[in-house]
Amino acid sequence: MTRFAPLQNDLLLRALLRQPVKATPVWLMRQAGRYLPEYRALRERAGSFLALAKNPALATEVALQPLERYPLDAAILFSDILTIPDAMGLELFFTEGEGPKFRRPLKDEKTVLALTPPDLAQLQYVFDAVTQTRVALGGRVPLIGFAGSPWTLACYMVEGGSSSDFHRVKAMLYDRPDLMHHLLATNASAVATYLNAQIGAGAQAVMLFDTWGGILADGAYQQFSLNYMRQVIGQLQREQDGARIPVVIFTRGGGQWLEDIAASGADAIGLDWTVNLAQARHRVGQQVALQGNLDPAVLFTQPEVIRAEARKVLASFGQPELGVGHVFNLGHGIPPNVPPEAVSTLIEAVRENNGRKV
Ligand code: 1CP
Repeated sequence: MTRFAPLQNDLLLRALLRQPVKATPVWLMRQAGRYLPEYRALRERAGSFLALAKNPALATEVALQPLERYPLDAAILFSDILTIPDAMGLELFFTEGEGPKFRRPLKDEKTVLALTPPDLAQLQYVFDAVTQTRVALGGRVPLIGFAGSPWTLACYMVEGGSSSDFHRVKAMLYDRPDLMHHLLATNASAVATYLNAQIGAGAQAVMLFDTWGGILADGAYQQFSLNYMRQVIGQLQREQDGARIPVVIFTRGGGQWLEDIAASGADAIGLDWTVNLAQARHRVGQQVALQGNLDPAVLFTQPEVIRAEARKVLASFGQPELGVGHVFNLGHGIPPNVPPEAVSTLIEAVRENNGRKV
């Protein structure tokens, strides 16, 4: 017996498992966030992004905001990938106008070797947000849980924040591969435990965001990023309440490694906008579903262009009824300054093209 209301719209879960669907499901990476005025208002009231993310009731409200505006086929947990290093004691903070930062980054061998797995009790706010969001959805659409990939987390942990070139973390990889493997193994076990707890709390699919996998050299990617995502996937609980939990890997800039990613044990690959979809399908065969991959910059164009570009993405996949395994998405997150009306136009275009009511 499941604790939750029955799912009324299973398009996403079916497409991720390459089962036939009546229409291509659509959701958008970063669908909750700064481009929505109601998000900015709630963040203002909460005081900060972290205050929002650490309050399960508010995180639930934010996760549902895009669904109140648009007929999306999935909700995604409102949280961040950096919750894990925060709980490992690196102390995440944000300064106005800048990205995330850590007060205690991993600056040398000593700090890397002292790193211990996070205490799950410190991440309870995330699991509570998962359960509360799932309850609030009432079965309308499935809820996606997520985590950063072990490598992408390591990037922020070693740099102490974002970076334009990630030279510190890459230097560590080349100088001290032993230390990097130690860090990645620690992250992989933390990510697996964390995602299993999200699944236990009610996440119906999970996604690994490997935002910085694409900065690695060929060979290094397989060894230092994909290898640890494979380890995570191997430890995941793939069924909950009788339903299979699909796993999606999104490596930004990973287009040249699709065959390797397809062999990782993931059910689906998230593609960025540089990838040719028909070629991607040809390369991975029937092994995995594909999610993507409209260039987010299209959201800054006129409605006619948005509609035409959306149709191009859909056309390159063929018939959803045949179980082609396509989930429509952007090739990366919605930029913070996109007009919300552009997102309406996009979602309507995808639905219209599928013969759904807009
Ligand atoms: O309000 C604010 O100013 C904070 C902006 C913000 C938001 C809305 C951050 C800080 N994180 C989030 C939420 C978030 N982050 C979600 C849930 C929202 C949704 O999708 O509906 C998700 C899935 C993430 C994942 C995330 N965080 C990634 C992977 C996806 C990607 O975009 O590549 C990454 C790299 C982060 C780190 C991070 N957190 C926040 C920012 C601005 C960043 C990026 C920093 C950088 O550019 O390096």
